[in-house]
Amino acid sequence: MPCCWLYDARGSDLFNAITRVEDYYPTRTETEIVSQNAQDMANFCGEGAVLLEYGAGSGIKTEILIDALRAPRLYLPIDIAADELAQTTSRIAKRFPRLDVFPIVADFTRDFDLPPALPLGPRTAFFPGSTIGNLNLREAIAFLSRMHRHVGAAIIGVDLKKDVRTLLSAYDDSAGVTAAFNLNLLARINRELDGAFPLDRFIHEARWNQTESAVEMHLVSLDSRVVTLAGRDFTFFSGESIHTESSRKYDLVTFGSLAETAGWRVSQSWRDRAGQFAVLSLDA
Ligand code: AVI
Repeated sequence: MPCCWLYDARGSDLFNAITRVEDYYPTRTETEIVSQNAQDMANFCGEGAVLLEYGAGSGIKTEILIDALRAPRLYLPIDIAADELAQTTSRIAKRFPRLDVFPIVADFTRDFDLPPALPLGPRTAFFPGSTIGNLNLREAIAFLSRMHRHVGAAIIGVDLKKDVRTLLSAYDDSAGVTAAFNLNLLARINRELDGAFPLDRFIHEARWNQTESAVEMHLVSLDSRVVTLAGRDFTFFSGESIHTESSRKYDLVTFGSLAETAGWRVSQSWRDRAGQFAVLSLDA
């Protein structure tokens, strides 16, 4: 299933809760990297920057970056979730009253147009959260190429390969928040597609796929059964699963060549001490 379906209103709330659980290291690690290197990142963006953020979400890390920028001209948050985008926009506009904020409701994984008359000034994209990891190779190249058409520089968060145990507990946390996030997809299908999934007969599972270098989330059927939804029957064998998300983990060399394929050059990398996560600057 395309993982975008995980994010209905409850799914977005549960994802925000995931970012605060102890086992899920990416958000706090990336926030720490951005906090500690905000000045370097601001220098990279230059004075009078126009900042585009793809998949703005709650925009916490963005506030740290904007706070460090010198006389930024414009912030364009781009997100498909209109409600969350409106909240983020008004919070940022209130905190930075001299900054122009222009939200764009769009799916950044597809082609969309920027407003025709953007102010002059260096244009930088901000793409934190390691969301690039949720795209497959073809989608990642298409996204990076689109970003290359929009801006001349970018700052991007990339989750790095690490021991499998750390990865699996990040995607199957002991508080059960990720399990609730994944299972919410079946509740959504039941509600929106008139489905009949028995929610207690499917379990969340996180798997490491070595070939894809990805953590996968699955919903595993505990029995053999036929589930009807939208007037169609779907047969599950016991143990058969629905693959709901892949979260690819990179090393710097592999990511560097992916970026190059889309016309970018990695110029700087900022990492945490344990080397769990990297924030990279890209030049066109
Ligand atoms: C949004 N994305 C970067 C998260 C990730 O880590 O792949 C989504 C997520 N899925 C389960 N936990 C978090």
